[in-house]
Amino acid sequence: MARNIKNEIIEDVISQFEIEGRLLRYERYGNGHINDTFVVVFEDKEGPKRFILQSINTNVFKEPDKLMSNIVRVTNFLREEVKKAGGDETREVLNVINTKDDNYFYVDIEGSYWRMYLFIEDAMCLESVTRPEDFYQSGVAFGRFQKLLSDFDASSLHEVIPDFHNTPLRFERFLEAVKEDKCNRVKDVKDEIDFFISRKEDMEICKQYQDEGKLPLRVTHNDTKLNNVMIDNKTGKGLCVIDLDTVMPGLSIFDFGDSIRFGANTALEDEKDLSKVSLDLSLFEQYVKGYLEGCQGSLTDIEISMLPYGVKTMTLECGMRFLMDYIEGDIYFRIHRPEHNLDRCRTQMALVRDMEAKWDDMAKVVSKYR
Ligand code: ADP
Ligand code: GN1
Ligand code: MG
Repeated sequence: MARNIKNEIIEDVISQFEIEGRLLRYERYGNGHINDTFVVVFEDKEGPKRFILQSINTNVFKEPDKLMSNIVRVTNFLREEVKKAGGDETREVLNVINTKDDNYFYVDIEGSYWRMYLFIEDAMCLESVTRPEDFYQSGVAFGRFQKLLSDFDASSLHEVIPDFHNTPLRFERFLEAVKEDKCNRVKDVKDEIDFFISRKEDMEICKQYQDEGKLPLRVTHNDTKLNNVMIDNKTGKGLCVIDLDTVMPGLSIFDFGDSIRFGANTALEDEKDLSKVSLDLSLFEQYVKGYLEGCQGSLTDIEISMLPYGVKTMTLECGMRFLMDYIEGDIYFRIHRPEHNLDRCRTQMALVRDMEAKWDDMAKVVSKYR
């Protein structure tokens, strides 16, 4: 559930940031599962101006100062690239607003960490694909993100959540949660648990390739959902990749895979009617095309041929994470109804089943664009 944050705390926090003008209002914003996000409106001589204020979830991100250092370094790097290309540095990259004492975050009296960004105006975040073109554009944007950061030293970034996409390790933790069964929920989700256990080997392949040096470590986003890219309202083009909390070293095929898991699903992530869930192959194709165009040849042949494995692994991993959170009493993902995590888990399972049926077609699409 959303955290209850007192108005006086939020107002104190807002006053700490270096923003000119008068505070007009603030309210909760967006659909994220992790952070608390607010839109804040100031007014100065030129009129109203919006900002995004976020409290960083320290339950999830244990070292928020390291996380902010990653974000500042990556956005500074990207800003230089945007400038070189003659782009708009206020909209094509996240801009962190400093505090009055020149820091990039503020810690409130309760110990919560806060940061502020410029609001990216005239752009939208989509929760589902209505026009295939938008999904293609999100592919171009995430591909470009990968390409632009290919000269950034991945090993110099902090690993903000260690083993974030270490799927075999997550599987081990999942088994422990099942064994512990601290909320007595395991009895109700036996079929779901068996689903993931029977796919243990599928969840190991990418990590094996990584360990054998066949897949390179890159600067990755690690949460490439459709709603983490902003689409320009006027041009319809992918404008800016946001939600950089999980930027760290990782595998490109996982960034690709998480996008497909979320965006090429014909249903929402938490749809209750599983007959609506499937992998839309034409959307898959749009994203492959966009992503590879955006990457501009920066991926290796093995990375490209492993893209479908990235998709399946991310869907299995995410489904297993939702199930584990349900089993542990909904302590990680924000939920809006009692069995929300279980519904989310079941959509991921249905999606995996459909991917298994469409496996050869997925490979064919990838070879068309390689
Ligand atoms: P979470 O980790 O909780 O998903 P996000 O950083 O993705 O948090 O932010 C939540 C939502 O807030 C986004 O989906 C988007 O709608 C909006 N948002 C975030 N940053 C900006 C920004 N700089 N400008 C405009 N909207 C933003
Ligand atoms: C979380 O915060 P949000 O909604 O962008 C999660 C992702 C999951 C996603 C599932 C830090 O992302 O890993 O794939 O929910 N982020 C973190 O919707 O755990
Ligand atoms: Mg987000």
